Order: sequence, then structure tokens, then C-alpha cells
Amino acid sequence: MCMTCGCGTSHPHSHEHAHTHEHGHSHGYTHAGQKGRRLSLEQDILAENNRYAAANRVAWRAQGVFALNLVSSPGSGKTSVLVRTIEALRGAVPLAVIEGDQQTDNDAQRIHAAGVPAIQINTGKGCHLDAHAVGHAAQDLPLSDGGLLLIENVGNLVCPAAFDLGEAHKVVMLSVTEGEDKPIKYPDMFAAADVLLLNKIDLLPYVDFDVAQALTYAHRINPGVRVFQLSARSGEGLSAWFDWLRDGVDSARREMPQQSR
Ligand SMILES: Nc1nc2c(ncn2[C@@H]2O[C@H](COP(=O)(O)OP(=O)(O)OP(=O)(O)O)[C@@H](O)[C@H]2O)c(=O)[nH]1
Ligand SMILES: [Mg+2]
Repeated sequence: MCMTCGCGTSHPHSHEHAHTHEHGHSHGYTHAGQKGRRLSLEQDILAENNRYAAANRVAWRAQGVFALNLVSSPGSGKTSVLVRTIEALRGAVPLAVIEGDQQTDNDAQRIHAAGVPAIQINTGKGCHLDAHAVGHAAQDLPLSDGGLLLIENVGNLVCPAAFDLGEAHKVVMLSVTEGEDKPIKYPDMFAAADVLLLNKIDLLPYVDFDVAQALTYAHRINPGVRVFQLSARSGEGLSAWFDWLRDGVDSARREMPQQSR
């Protein structure tokens, strides 16, 4: 079990054991003695994840691969935007996708149907991808140098914030059906992301969602976050997102070390 977020992820080489209380009931607080142990386990797990993430980052930089980690709550439209992105860039940019979900390979099938190689990582009880599993999946994917690697994380606005996968950028998605207060309720995720995709803007006439307020909250948490307002349904706003992706791919290719070319 992952002690960092309390989920059921089995992190490689972590050796923590379930602790049972003799009085046989669970409660929401931690005994003082356990607190130090829990903190050090969290640090170990994150440090180990960071080592794998650093190795992924080195490998992807050497290959000129532009890697993005897409995060949001369940159902914001991550896969829908990925399918639209594939339809727009396929043929012009080498593409591959890693899909994270607790169960099913539904999303990987949607990506395959769009004509791009995809690997599904099922996390079981885990609520986020980790750098070790993603590194292995990336090695198994056919992706040419200078390509775009899109990683869809498990739908969850909390746990994926702490786990670097080696990506160039975290991209957080918020849809207009979720409420404008999400950036201040889940600040870690919005602080960790370089890009915010505000999706489902086709629904704005039908929902109470204050775009200006949402963006004020997002910029309060993360003043530098880059925002794209878009709709995977209508296509509105997608071209600016595609341009940003093309620029990122071009930069990753330019920064590729000479000896790897
Ligand atoms: N109206 C509207 N619906 C959308 C849009 N984008 C996605 N949807 C719908 O939202 C639902 C969820 O979309 P997905 O793409 O599966 O969302 P997801 O974030 O990948 O979901 P998980 O992988 O389960 O976290 C589907 O019914 C989509 O058709 C959009 O821009 N507008
Ligand atoms: Mg999805």
C-alpha cells in the first residue's frame, strides 16, 4: 500500500507493513510514535519515485521525446482530448500514449481505435501512476525519437500531484461541470501543473460555472499556469492547444543532445 496518499499502489522495493491496532478499530488520526515512521516511509517512497522519474527524464531528453502527464478528476475529458489530439497530429508527429486507470483497458482501446500505440497500466487499488511502471511501459512502446508521449494519469485530483513521472510538464484538466473552486480545493495539483486545460466549454450556457472566478483561483495558486479553454466536443479552442504541443515537440527535438541524433 502507498503510505504517501493511503492508496493501494505497490511501489517497487518499498518494505512497509500493515499496522494493526490491538484495540481493533480504525480511526482518522495517527499515534505520535507512528507519525515519524509514516513520514520517513513517505519520504522513502517519494525519493525512490523521484529516482525513477529522473531516469525517465534523462532517457526522454536523450530521445528528444516531449512527454506530458495529463491529470484531472475522473471524467473531465482527458481521453476525449487525447483522441482529438491524435486525430490532429497523427502523421505529422510520432505519437504514443500510456493510459493509467484502476481497472479496464477502455481508454487504451479508444486510443488504439484512433490509430496510435497505447499501453494500459492498471493500478488496481492505486490512485496514481508511478515513474517505475511508466518507465517500463515507455520502453515497451514503439515511439520514434522526436515524438510526443502522452500519459493519461488515473482520474484523481490529489495523489498524482506528488508523483513525478519524468514528464516535461504536468497538464491539469478541469471541466466546467466540476465547479470553479477546484483550484483552491485541490491546490497541490494546480500548483504542480504548468498548463491548465479548461474543457467542456460547449456546456457553459447550461451550467453555473464562472470562468473568470475559476481562472482567478487557478492563478492565485499558480500565477504562471498557461490556460487553454477548449471543448473536445465542439473542437473550439483546440487549435491553440495543438500549436502549443507542436512547439513543445520542436523544442524537445532541438534540445536533443547531438550524440543521440
Ligand atoms: N459536452 C462535452 N462532453 C465532453 C467533452 N469532453 C469529454 N466529454 C464527455 O465527458 C465524458 C468523460 O470523458 P472522458 O474523455 O472519458 O474523460 P476522462 O477524463 O478520460 O475520464 P477518466 O479516464 O475516467 O478519468 C464522456 O462522456 C465524454 O464524451 C467536451 O468537451 N464537452
Ligand atoms: Mg480517460
